[in-house]
Amino acid sequence: ALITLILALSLGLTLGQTKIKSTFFSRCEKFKEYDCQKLWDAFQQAYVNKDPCKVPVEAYDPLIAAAPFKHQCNKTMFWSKTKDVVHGLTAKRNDCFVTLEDTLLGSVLDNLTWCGKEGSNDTFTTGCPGWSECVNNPVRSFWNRSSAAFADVACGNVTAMLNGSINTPFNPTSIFASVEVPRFIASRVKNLNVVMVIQKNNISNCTDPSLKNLRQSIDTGITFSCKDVSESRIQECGSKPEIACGACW
Ligand code: N1C
Repeated sequence: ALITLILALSLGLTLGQTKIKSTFFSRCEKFKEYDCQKLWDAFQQAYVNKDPCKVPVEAYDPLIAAAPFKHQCNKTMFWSKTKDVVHGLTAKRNDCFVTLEDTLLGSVLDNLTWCGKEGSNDTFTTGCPGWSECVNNPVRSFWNRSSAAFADVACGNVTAMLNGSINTPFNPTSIFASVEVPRFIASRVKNLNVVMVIQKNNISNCTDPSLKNLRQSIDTGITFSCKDVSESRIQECGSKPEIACGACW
């Protein structure tokens, strides 16, 4: 029985590792111009053989350097607590908006969990620390690092979708507030256009005090706007490719 257990455990480990590697490669291969093996190696060196609570943001510097983000002026879309609405839209209107998940690194690692372990060269997909369990966990550090790099190349008109169904749409603890917004500089970013996603039972909108904090925290040279837009209007925008990008809402 013990041998069966050990076999099952090691088989499970091998399968978990094979699965994340094959997901990584199949997603990566959709982007033709990259060497996926090189990226996988750069990815792994960030967390393999490390305590999964001791992976700092900088551990991903080599990965980011291997797949740098390109400027996407006027198309960059940020979001906070509105992932599903945003991706429902960008899946159909990639001509208008580009999110981090539309880039190579963001799409390859979206919705995945991974970590390493001291004394092992394997990648684990279960038993990894949760988002808030420790700050320097492999997944959180990756999103922090890649979000910073993504915000660094944003330029021109920048859009952010925030959630009107929560108490604090612009939350200081979010990646959007803590990592992305501080990197918008007036010499590159001209306008920050917030789209507040309004559902039936919304509890906040553009008049929320947290939006005042956002307006005050950005560079004075950046023009700020906020518009309340119903979720159905946003979905409509996705289903009508004939609507011009700027006229969606
Ligand atoms: O903390 P958030 O929102 O404000 O982070 C969202 C913000 C976006 O603008 C993205 O550019 O930061 C970037 N980003 C991702 O692209 C991303 N994809 C998947 C940040 N986090 C991302 N995830 C996962 O969503 C991540 O693993 C974590 O669990 C959430 C954070 O999203 P949030 O709290 O809604």
